Amino acid sequence: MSGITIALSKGRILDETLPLLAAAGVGPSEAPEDSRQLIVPTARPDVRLVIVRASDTPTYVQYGAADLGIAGKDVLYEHGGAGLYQPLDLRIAVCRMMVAAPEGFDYAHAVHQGARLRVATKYLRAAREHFAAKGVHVDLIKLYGSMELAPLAGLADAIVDLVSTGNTLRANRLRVVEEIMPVSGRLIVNQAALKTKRAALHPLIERFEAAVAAHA
Ligand code: PRT
Ligand code: MG
Repeated sequence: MSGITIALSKGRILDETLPLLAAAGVGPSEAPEDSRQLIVPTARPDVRLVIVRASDTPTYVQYGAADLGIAGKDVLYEHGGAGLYQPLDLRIAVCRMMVAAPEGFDYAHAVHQGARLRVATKYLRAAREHFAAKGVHVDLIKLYGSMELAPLAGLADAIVDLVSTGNTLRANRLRVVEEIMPVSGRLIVNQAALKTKRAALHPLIERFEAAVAAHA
C-alpha cells in the first residue's frame, strides 16, 4: 500500500488523538466513534486510519499493516517494542500503572514478612519485572479486565492496574501501595517504513510533534 496507514483504538486513545489528527491535517472524514467501519478515510486521500483493539495496535505497526500507530506505554511495554520506533510522547491518555490492595490489607507488612502474594493483572510483563526488581514473591494471575474485582472476590491479594482519577480504586475500597510507571499515549512507527516511506512519514511525524508542542 503506497499511502500511509495509521492504527489506533476507539475510546480514550481516539478521543484524545482527534485534535492531534486534525492539527496534523489527517482528521477522519467521518466520526469513527459512531461508525462500524474499521478503515476510515481522512482529510488526505493518501492517509487512512485503521481502528483496532488497543492491545493490537503495536502488532499492526510491527508487521507493517500500519505505518504509524498510537498506543499507551502500558500496551507498548507488554508488546516489547520489536520492530517499532517510538519517536514521540503525545501526552494524551495520561495515567499511572500502580500496585493496589484492599484498604484493610497491610501490604508493606506482608512484603516485609516475605509472604508470597497473589497479584491479578492484565500487565504480566510490567508486573513480573516490578516485583522481581523489588524481590517480592508473587504468583501472577492473568486477567483481561476489571482487575478491581479480583481482591474483593478473593481471587488476589493485590492488583496491578492503571489509575487516573483514583475513583475506581476508591469505589472498590482499594488503595495505591506502589507506583510502577507513568503512562501516556505514544506515536509508534514501523521501522522499515520509516526508511522506505521516509519522504511521506517524516513531515507527518513533524506535524504531530508541532501539534503536541502547541497543546502543551
Ligand atoms: O478495552 P480494550 O481491551 O479494547 O482496551 P483498553 O481497555 O486497554 O482500552 P481503553 O480505551 O480503555 O484504554 C486505552 C489506553 O488508555 C490504555 O492502554 C492506557 O494507555 C490509557 N489509559 C489512560 C487508561 C486509563 N487512563 C485508565 N484510567 N486505560 C484504562 N484506564 C482504566 C483503568 O484500567 C481502571 O479500570 O480506568 C480505570 C481507572 O480510572 P480512574 O479514573 O477511576 O482512576
Ligand atoms: Mg477498556
